[in-house]
Amino acid sequence: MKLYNSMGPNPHVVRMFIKEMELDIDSEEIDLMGAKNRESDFLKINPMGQLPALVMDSGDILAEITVICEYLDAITKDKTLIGKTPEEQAETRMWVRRVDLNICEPMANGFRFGEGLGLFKDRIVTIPEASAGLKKIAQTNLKWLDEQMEGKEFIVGNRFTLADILLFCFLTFGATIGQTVPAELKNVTAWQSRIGERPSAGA
Ligand SMILES: N[C@@H](CCC(=O)N[C@@H](CS)C(=O)NCC(=O)O)C(=O)O
Repeated sequence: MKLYNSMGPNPHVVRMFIKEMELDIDSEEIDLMGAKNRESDFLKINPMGQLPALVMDSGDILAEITVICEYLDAITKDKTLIGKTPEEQAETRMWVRRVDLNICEPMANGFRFGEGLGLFKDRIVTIPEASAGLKKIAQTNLKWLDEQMEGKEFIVGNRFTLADILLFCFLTFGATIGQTVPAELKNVTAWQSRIGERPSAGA
């Protein structure tokens, strides 16, 4: 297998997942700032022009971080960050989807349409006037999550899962682009410190 890697929160999610799963996968860096990911060679790898992408042993290629992580989980016999039973798996996927759609995606687009506009305006459709609203959506949903996390160690109760990795990597990125977690969100802030102590966090 080979991971096409770059800077940014999406590859960070997959790298952290790989480290937690104790997998050893070769990687190749793609120059995102130089827009190499938007050139024809890389578009043959991922027609979406985004990173990361995983070349499987079959030679076929997977993109989309949650799908890559699900695949790596499925082929690893002795460990899972999705769940052991169909019920656990479904619960993890429910939280992954909530975190992804309600927090990560608006946070990322808030950046792409705002501070990141210079980088993204010639790559994707950007709506600058939506930036502030998207950031507000992410923050509102983060507050909702803080309430949901009362008394929980991890996003899915007492299990460390892909949902924790996903949110952690995006909040780490958010802190570098002015989308920080407000200190009054005590549950999320404490959870963030706990996850940040894991050796995989800096992957
Ligand atoms: N939905 C994609 C998002 C991937 C994504 O946006 N990756 C960023 C890096 S964090 C990227 O490639 N940005 C550069 C670009 O879009 O040109 C996924 O799940 O993998």
